[in-house]
Amino acid sequence: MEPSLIVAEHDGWTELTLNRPDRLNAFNEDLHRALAAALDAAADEACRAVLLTGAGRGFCAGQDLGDRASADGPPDLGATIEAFYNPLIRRIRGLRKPVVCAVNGVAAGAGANIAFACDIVLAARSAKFIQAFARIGLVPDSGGTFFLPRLVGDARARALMLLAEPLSAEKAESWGLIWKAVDDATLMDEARALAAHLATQPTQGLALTKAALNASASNGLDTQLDLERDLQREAGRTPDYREGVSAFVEKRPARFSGR
Ligand code: T3D
Repeated sequence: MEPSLIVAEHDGWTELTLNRPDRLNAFNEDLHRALAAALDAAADEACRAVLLTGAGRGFCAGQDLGDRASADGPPDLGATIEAFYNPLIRRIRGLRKPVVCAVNGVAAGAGANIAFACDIVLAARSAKFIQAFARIGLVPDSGGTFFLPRLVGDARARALMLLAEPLSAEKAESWGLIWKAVDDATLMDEARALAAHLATQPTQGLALTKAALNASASNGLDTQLDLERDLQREAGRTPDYREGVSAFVEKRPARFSGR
């Protein structure tokens, strides 16, 4: 049987491919467990960047609704959010290295919000983002009600979530929801080049930058200034900071170790 997640280790980075293409990579428990294990493994210092993408024509259609159509009625959805979706978003945000997302096709429901939780999102021009929850009577989850208003403002977030209309990759880029919409044919090359580049960068500094950005969503300016001070103190003690400064004064490319 095909694995629901394909894990490919590269030189310093890991590519994770959601692999249930006949279900547009919708999540069942097996995929949740495999992705959780792979993200935990990516915490190893040998991995300095992660690339998340989907197999086939979709990125991810959120929860597998086939698993919710049983004659006995659905399970307690609060429990499944607590057990699977919330930990996934926390894993992505908490991972001390960049997570690149290559949205290769439609991203719907939790699938869209999982993409928005990643650090740098590239999308194929043909991809669409859909807050599909309203179509089936659910509430946007996986951090959507946190990320969307902050990324695109309240008016656009509300309309996206209440209307569940598809948003094109190009509009997602122009609204600031994602980093870039790129040609379908070049998406994976660009995303892999980005992950490979990030894997050569000062990983601790990037992890601390990610921590500062994560905190900024809910901090006031004074708290954020204090946090920047503390994180900068930590960054200033890393070997990669010393290497970065040495390389600059010696006018040579830096060779970052990730420490
Ligand atoms: O339950 C909990 O634990 C709570 C957590 C919820 C999190 C959520 O994500 S809730 C939201 C769930 N997702 C959706 O509501 C999206 C459902 N899918 C769609 O609306 C459409 O498939 C798309 C707009 C994403 C794409 O449309 P289209 O026309 O490109 O493709 P399609 O023909 O609808 O789908 C292709 C196949 O994938 C199809 O199977 P078939 O007919 O070829 O055998 C379709 O049934 C299947 N598929 C698509 N999405 C899902 C799915 N199968 C199961 N679950 C899905 N979510």
